[in-house]
Amino acid sequence: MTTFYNHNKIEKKWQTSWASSDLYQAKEGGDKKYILDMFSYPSGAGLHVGHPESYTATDIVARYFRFKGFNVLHPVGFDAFGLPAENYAIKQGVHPQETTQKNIEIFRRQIKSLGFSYDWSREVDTSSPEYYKWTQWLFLKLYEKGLAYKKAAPVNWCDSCKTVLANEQVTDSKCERCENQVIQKNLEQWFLKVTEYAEELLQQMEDLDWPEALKSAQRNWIGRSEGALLDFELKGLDKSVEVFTTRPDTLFGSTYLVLAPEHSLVSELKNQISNWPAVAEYIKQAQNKNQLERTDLNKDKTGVKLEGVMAVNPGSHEEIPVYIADYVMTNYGTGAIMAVPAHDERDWEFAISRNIPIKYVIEPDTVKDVRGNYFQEIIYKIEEGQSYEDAENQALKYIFQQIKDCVGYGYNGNGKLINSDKFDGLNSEEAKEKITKDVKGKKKVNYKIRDWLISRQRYWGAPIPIIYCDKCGQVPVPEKDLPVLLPNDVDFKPTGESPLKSSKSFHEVKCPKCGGQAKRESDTMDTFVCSSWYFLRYCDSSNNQEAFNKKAVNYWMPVDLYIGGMEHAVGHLIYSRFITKALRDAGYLKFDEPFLKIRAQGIILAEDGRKMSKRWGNVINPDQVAEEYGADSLRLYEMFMGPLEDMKPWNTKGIIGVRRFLEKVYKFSLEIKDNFNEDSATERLLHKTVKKVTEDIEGIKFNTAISAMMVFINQVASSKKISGQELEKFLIILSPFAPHLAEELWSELGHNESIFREKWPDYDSKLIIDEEITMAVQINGKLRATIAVQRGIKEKELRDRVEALANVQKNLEGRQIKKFIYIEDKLVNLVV
Ligand code: ANZ
Ligand code: ZN
Repeated sequence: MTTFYNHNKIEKKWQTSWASSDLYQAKEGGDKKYILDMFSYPSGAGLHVGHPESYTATDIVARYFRFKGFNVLHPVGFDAFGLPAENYAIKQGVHPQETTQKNIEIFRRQIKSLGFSYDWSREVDTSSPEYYKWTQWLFLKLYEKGLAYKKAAPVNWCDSCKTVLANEQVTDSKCERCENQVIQKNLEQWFLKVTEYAEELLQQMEDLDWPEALKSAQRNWIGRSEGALLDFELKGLDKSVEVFTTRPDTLFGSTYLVLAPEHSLVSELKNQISNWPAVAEYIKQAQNKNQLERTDLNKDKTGVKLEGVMAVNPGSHEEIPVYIADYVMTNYGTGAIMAVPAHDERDWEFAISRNIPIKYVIEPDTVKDVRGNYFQEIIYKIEEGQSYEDAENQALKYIFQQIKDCVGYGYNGNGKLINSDKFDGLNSEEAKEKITKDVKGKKKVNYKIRDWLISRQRYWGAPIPIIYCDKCGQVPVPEKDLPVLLPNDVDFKPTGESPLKSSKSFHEVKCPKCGGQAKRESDTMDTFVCSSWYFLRYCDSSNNQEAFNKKAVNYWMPVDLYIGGMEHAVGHLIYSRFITKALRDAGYLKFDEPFLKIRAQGIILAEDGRKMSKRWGNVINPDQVAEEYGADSLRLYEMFMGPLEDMKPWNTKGIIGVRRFLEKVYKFSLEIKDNFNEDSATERLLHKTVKKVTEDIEGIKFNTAISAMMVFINQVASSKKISGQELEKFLIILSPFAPHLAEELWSELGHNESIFREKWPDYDSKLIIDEEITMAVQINGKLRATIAVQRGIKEKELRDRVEALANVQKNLEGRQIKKFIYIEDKLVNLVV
């Protein structure tokens, strides 16, 4: 018999066996768990090591819950539409369909070679007509509910990709894909009304089990702020400017107004403005800048005064000038602000270079504030795990910064009002209410989140199912005519217009209403629309009558655990939540939130500590690792590297280490299987290990679960004492991590059925508190010795051992023990 751990042979064998079984098929009925990975984009490069990181994590949890008797849905699929395949088509002339299918095949083979317990029968491919038919159906539902609409809007435009980009696809005013500078362009575009759900998106997040960083990213993206709308009359004119402010308490400090350059009032005031040419020139310039350039805090604040126009501060009744400046955005609030240079940094910068008066109206309760903040900061830092010294140092830095802020643009927090007439002495919170009321302002809640722009002037996406008819206007494609298929006779070369326009067969159609000559919408949908509902499709993916069966979806959903990258903190995760709520309101879903628990996977760095990149030549290919060390070793290693969420560098020594552990399990199991024997120490350690692994899987702490199993194997490999049942239990807890090896050894132990049909082992808590404890030994109440014993030791055994202690013998001086007092697990007192 050979005890060489031939991972290649073992892994192939079991993958084939599992594939022909129904082990991983999700069945409805009873308690369920829905365990989900963020599905992958099948890129030409194949899997990278980040994929198996989250796939192994979810696989462990999915297998664990099956052992626990749950029905588990653990599906797999591909987010297959998107730019790279289309860009490849433009360069190489290969149809995106072909590239995509080839890549999917590679991904499929790679994923299958790592032994994940996916239910492949539910696989989805978002670029297949069977799937995008329902993406189009989703669009029609949103359209019916007034949640999809078209309007002209300034959009982020990438001139190199020739397409519109969502805000989430622009980083540092550059295109996420090609890093080209993004410009603003006015186009007719389709939007989804995410804003309608802004408040709900914010509120319903609180109870979800998500990483705090993720919640705060969404909170910022939604950007709720409470404030007020205040009216400023224009002197001598029958017009006024409405501003949105979060700080009505600073009204008396407002020494000028600013309108966004695009504000409609600007052109209305053309006749009053004596420096119109300069104003017009400035408006033109502002149009060429994008939002990010305009709001960049580090850039100089530009702007032009509207000469000949004055406004009246409704609080102080002072006359104040009006400017246009591009640091004020058109599409936020009212597109106009009351500027308070003493208490707002942007206004301060603008005012200081233009000799605009700066009027302080808020006085911080400095001493109290500083002391409070100082201690607060120390407490935070200590809670974060810092030493007292570090915490104090950082708190000091923080306080210095606050003092600096006070001498700069002033104090931007709440405080006590000064220079504000009858409001002097009030605190900010009170003053906000009173001043708003006094000047007849209105309370107002604003959100930063914008409607979701989904039009793409690209080919490789789901066509938007709308037809334009001269007579009937916008006509939705009737459901029975879905899918609107992507045509093949198109020219991929980007022109700024959708390539679908170049297909006559596609573009020219009959109007579904009047039968007249009409034109099809030629834009496709942002691929984030496809991925905003795929988790619903998985519940019933082969349904060709509907997007999903309501019963199936309401059984499986919401997802119990979702693992993926933090890069989706705002885009995908907000869209999916929005779509869920919209479908709920349309009567399809009975739940509010799609993902109850989310965990983020950390980035795996290269061995040199840098990001893996072709450029650095430091990319680790999971295929090769699996080939050389085994899929089980790769899986185990990626889980052993450190906490799932942490960023961590690859280390080849590490993988050799886990491989040795698996070899040890393999050899030991085969050696011991004819020599099983029992031992209470092994029994106790096993219970302890089962407990640890169970709790760690539930807590998504796989690295410590693996260490516990390593400790176990080291002990039994040296004591060579373990019963057959104990070894089986150990294999079961190992199997979610190293499924092939566990299945192989299970069959070596004589089982014909798969290990994955077993039950998860229980543990006995009593056996777990088995550690040695140190007991005090007193003679007549005086401490004379200590003794290390097993917790729960029997009195007889204990007495023999105590009496044998040298210190006890010495101190007894031959006296008789009259009474042996034993307080369990604590102390022994000998009365003599
Ligand atoms: C006066 C003031 C005084 C302000 C002060 C702040 C501090 P958030 O919290 O982001 O909602 N603002 C309003 N509309 C704007 C626009 N379209 N473009 C740029 N800035 C705009 O910020 C609201 C604050 O941002 C508002 O409150 C307004 O400035 C400014 F000590 O009004 B504030
Ligand atoms: Zn018509």
